[in-house]
Amino acid sequence: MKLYNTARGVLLENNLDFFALDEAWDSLINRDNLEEYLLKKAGSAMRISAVAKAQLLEDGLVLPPIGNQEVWAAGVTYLKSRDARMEESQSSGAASLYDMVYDAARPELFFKAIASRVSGHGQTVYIRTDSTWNVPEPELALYINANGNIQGYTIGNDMSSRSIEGENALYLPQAKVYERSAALGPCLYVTSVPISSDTAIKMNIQRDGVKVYDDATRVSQIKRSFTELVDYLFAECDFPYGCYLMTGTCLVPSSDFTLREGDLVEISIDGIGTMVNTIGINPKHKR
Ligand code: DO4
Ligand code: MG
Repeated sequence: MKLYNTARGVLLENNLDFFALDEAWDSLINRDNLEEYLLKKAGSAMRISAVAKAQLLEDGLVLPPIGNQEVWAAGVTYLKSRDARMEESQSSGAASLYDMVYDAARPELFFKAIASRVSGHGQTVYIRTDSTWNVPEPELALYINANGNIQGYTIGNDMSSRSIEGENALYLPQAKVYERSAALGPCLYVTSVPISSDTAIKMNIQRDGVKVYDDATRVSQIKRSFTELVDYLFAECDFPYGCYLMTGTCLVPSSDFTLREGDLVEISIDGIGTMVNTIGINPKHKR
């Protein structure tokens, strides 16, 4: 089942049927057995046509699937991310940090965003003007309720400045956290069955209509289990509204690639869908 957060309220998709739900996002999603609850809801909710649903999506009325949830991210959970980070941090001398954290019992977890910094499907994400090397990071994001139970999944983009993180690992928060540095969408995919490790994550980047990057991976490449990441995140933090956790990237464009304003980033994850974002620059910082 898929939940869309839209400017006209919450929309539920079940087996190609669409229903308008009358509950607020935060209270709706923050429960155990969410899938079961939504199935019951569908029985009494107002059905809407596929055309009306398509219109909501096309008219830019789909919002990121987030209310008061915090967004956190895990890092260096895939070998590819470890290797890229070790390469970019050669001159700062921080390369061994990434090697150590990849093998350590405690994962790297960092705070990424509150809802106001998150873009949704069809919206713009920003690159920093004080960064020379910017990349998208396509990641499977977990939705975890206040009890610490995974209830669903969405597509995440953990936008990153490789030049800032590469200069000094302690600059990580600046490389990762700025306006519109995260995207989630297009929906929250709700399932009581853990997502298959076979799930494919794909990303392509288009520049002036031409694909300049196109690659795919599978969730099975991840080093850690999702429950391990969730256990560390919830160890000493409470999330009264639940939270999102991006689980790390395994797709890294080659080292000579940096995003430009106007690029289109398309990320697809099996079972969830496709999220498209345009790369922009915060008008406040345009030179
Ligand atoms: O260590 C820095 C961040 C890593 C990250 O965001 C990732 O691996 O996806
Ligand atoms: Mg990341």
